This record gives sequence, structure tokens and C-alpha cells, in this order.
Amino acid sequence: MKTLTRLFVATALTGVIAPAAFAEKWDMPMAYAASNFHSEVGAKFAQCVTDGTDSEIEIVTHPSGSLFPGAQIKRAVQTGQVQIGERLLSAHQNDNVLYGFDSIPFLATSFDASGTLWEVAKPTIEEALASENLTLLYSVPWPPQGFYSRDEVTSVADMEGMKFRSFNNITTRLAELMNMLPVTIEAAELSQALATGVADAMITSGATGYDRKVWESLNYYYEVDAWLPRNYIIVNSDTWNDVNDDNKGVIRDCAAAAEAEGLQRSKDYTQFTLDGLREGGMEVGPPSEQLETDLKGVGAVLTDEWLEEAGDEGRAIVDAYKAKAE
Ligand code: PCA
Repeated sequence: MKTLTRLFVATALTGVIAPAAFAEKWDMPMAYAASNFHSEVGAKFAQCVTDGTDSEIEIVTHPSGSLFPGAQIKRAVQTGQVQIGERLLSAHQNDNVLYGFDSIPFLATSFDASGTLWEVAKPTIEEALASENLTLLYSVPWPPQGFYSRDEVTSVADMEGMKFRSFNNITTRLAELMNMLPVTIEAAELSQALATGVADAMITSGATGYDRKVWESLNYYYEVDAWLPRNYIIVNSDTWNDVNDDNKGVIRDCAAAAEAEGLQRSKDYTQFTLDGLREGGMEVGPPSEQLETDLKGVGAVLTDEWLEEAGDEGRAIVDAYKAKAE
């Protein structure tokens, strides 16, 4: 009897303790402000996973670079300092040049085109991530990238000597080719950097300009539609491999829903934020013909440089995209 009681008590205890013992908390650093649409979609994704796994996996988001600044998020996930994170992969061309595929100037310049490019690039990017102990969950594009400036510019010659805020390898190189001085600044630090004169021009979306209220410092936005870079939600592959199949299914479903919602939010935000920049007092419009021609020229140089560095795999992405886009 004694033994039976002990067994029952032990079983009962196991029953109570087991869920707690298997409950995991995943920290998810994100570089952009909590109010940014990527961050809001990420927060919904986290809640979806927490609810769907009955809190067996609780994802806690840390927006605004509060846990790790953008530049450190990928490494933090790779090394298991955190389980999951969101990152703009094009900033990590030094790890793998293929990560820059989404920032090739003037290759895919609309949401539809960027979707096609992602479709053909995805298997290669997933493989590249896997070789770095990372598993891709979902990816959402930023709106098209335009050119911001404190002063009016009608050609690349007008930009000479300007301090240019960059956010990835290609924007840094772009600044060099346009005789500007590149300075890498996280979006979270952007308003202050512009206000204090650390930068006076940049290429980014209407979304980021609007979120950072850049009309307080900058006066012109040229709708260049140069490319649509993407944010990627990545999980440490060791962590992922330990997740049971049911929970993997829940996470994949939540990721698919987040990807669809993120894309829609990005589209909806595009015109809204351009209107917002205008209301803030900026001049918003197309670039002059000269500026457009000059930018395309610089874009062609950058494209050649990327293709040369990215080798056969890079060319295969671009060729497959062009074949599909025709
Ligand atoms: N916003 C991000 C990257 C691309 C974009 O539109 C940024 O400026 O940091």
C-alpha cells in the first residue's frame, strides 16, 4: 500500500510538474520600435505561438533594439544567447554575400516583383542560413526605398560630400560610389542622428522616415523605388530541432499568418507614410530625370559588383528571377 501511495503521489507530482518543466521562454530581439509594423506583426506572431502551444513555448519580444541592437541580433540567435530574433539580413553580406540579394538596386522594385524574387531566392537563403545554424520562419518586405535629403538634389553630383546614413553593405557602397560619406545608423537612433547633423541624406522607406518623424530634419523625399529589403525571423536551429512536431506545426502556421499579414501591412503603409511625410512638411515626389539616370548608373555598378562576388549561386537567383518576371 505504501508503495502504491508513493507511486501515485509521484505520478501526480509528475503530472503537475511536467508542463512547467517543459515550458520554455524564447526571447525575441527586434531592432525596430514597438510601433513599427514589423514589430507589431512580430508581437502578434509571438502571442500566436504562446497561445497555440498552451504556453509550452512562450515567445517574449524585445523591440527597439532593447535586448540586442540590430547588428548583434543574428549572432545572438546563432550562438544561442537568444532562441529567436528578427533581422534585416542584407546587413550581413560579410557573413554571406547572398544575403544582399534583396537589396540589388532596381532589380525588383514593386511588391509583386519582390515577391517573385523572394520565391526564387528562398531555397538558397534557407540553405545559407542553415549552414549558420539558423532556421527561417518568415520574412516580410519593407516598402520601396526612396532617397531622403536635407537639401534639394537633382543629380548625384549634388550629393558630393553629404553624410549618408547607411543600414547595410549595399547602402554603404552606394554612398561611396556617389562621393558621400557613409555612416551606419540603426533606425532606433535615426531621429537624433539627423537632428544633430550626423547624417543629412539616406535611402530608406517612407515607413522608416515616417516612424522616425524625419521631417523634423529633412526636407525632400524622392520616390526612387530602388528595392524592397526584407526582415527575416530566424530561430536557432538547435532550439528548433528540439521542438516537438505538434509545436513545430503551430509555429509554422503562426509564421505563415504573420508573413501574410506583414506583407499586407507593408503595402497599406506605403501610401499612408508618403502622405504623412508630406503632411509633416516634406516635399515628396519623383526624382528629376538626371537624378534617376545617375542613380540607375550607380545601381548598375553595384549590381555588377554583387554578381561578381556572389558567383554562380547569386547569378542563378537573378537569372531565375528574370525568367519568371518576363
Ligand atoms: N527601413 C529600415 C531598413 C529598410 C527600411 O525601409 C531602416 O531604415 O533601417
